[in-house]
Amino acid sequence: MNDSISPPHTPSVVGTTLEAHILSGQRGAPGATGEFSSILNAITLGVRIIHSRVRAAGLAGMLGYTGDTNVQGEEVQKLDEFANDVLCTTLERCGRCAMVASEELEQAKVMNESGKYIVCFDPLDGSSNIDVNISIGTIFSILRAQSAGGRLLEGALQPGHKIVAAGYAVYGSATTLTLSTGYGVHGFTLDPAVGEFFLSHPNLKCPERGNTYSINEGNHVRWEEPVRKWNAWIKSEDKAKGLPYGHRYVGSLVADAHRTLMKGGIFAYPADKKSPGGKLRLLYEANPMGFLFEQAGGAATNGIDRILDIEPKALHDRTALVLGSKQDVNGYREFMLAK
Ligand code: AHM
Ligand code: MG
Repeated sequence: MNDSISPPHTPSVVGTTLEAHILSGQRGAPGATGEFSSILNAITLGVRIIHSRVRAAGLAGMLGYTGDTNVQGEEVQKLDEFANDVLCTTLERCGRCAMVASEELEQAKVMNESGKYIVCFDPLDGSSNIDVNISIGTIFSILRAQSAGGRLLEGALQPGHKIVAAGYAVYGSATTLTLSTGYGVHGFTLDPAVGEFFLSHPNLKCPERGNTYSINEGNHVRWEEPVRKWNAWIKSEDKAKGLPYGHRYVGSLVADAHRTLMKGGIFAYPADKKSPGGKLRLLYEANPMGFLFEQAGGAATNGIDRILDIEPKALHDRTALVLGSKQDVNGYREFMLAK
C-alpha cells in the first residue's frame, strides 16, 4: 500500500452541531430569521432536558421507585407532564413563540401575541412504554402565526401543508432528532457527553418500497373489511411480489415511524370500531410525521387522503394514519378504495 496517497476528500459532516445547522439558514430556509432559529433552539433545549430526565427515570424505575414520591420524599412528576412543562417553559422564555398547542394542554396557550410562530407538540409520545425501557419521543411542528395590531389572527388550527418545520426526538438506544425545515430531512444524534446534537444522517430518504408493515394486530377484530383484506394480502406468500412482509410494532409512534422512515415499509393506525375517527392526533402526531415523510420522499394519508390537506376542526382531533414508502402507502390506498 502506498501510504503517500490520501483517500479522496469527501466533505466532512462530523462536528456539525444542530445549532450550527439551524443558524446556517439551511440553504435559504426560513431558518435565516432569528425568531425561527430561536424557536427551534428552544425546542431542542427542551428535548435535551427531557432526554436527561428520561434516562434518570429509567434508572429510578429499575430501583423500584414507582410511587408518587421519590426517596427524598419529593413529589415525582409524571414524565409526560414534566416534558410538557419543559417545552412550555423553554418556548415561553425564548420570548418569540406566539402560542403552543400540546397533547397535555386542554386549550392552546398564548405566550406572546406578536410572536411569529406557533408550536404544536406531543411532549412525550409512547409514554406508556417508559416503564419497560422502550423508545419514546417528542413530536413537534411549527406553524406561522398571523397577527395584526399585536393580536393573534390565526391559531393552531391550520392544515399540515402550512407547517414550516417539524421534527421528532427519539429517546432510544441513542437520542436522535429528525428535523425538516422544508428542505429535506436531516438526522442528528445527541452526544450525551458533550450535550450537543450532531448531524449524523444528512438528507434522509424514505425508500420507495420497504419490506415490513407496522400495525397493532390485536385490533384485527375491530378493523373494517378493507383493512383486513390489506392485512391478509401483506402477510400472504407471493415471492414474485416480495410478499410476505415482516411485521414490526413497538407501540410508540416515534419508534415505529422512525424505523419506517429509515428502512421503508408502512405504518398504519386505521380507524376501527373502538376509535372510529382513528386514535392518533392530527395536530401534533399525524401532521408533523406527514410533513417529515413527504420531505423524505415518502407519503402520509388517512388511508385515502393526504394527511397534510385535512382541515383541523379542534385542537385534539384524531385521524387514521398511514405513512411510509410511497408504493406501500399507495398499495394500502387501493385496498381502501376497493371497498
Ligand atoms: P401517547 O401519545 O398517549 O403516548 O399515545 C399514542 C401512541 C402512539 O405512540 C402509538 O403509535 C399508539 O399510541 C399505540 O397505540 P396502541 O397501544 O393502541 O397500539
Ligand atoms: Mg403520542
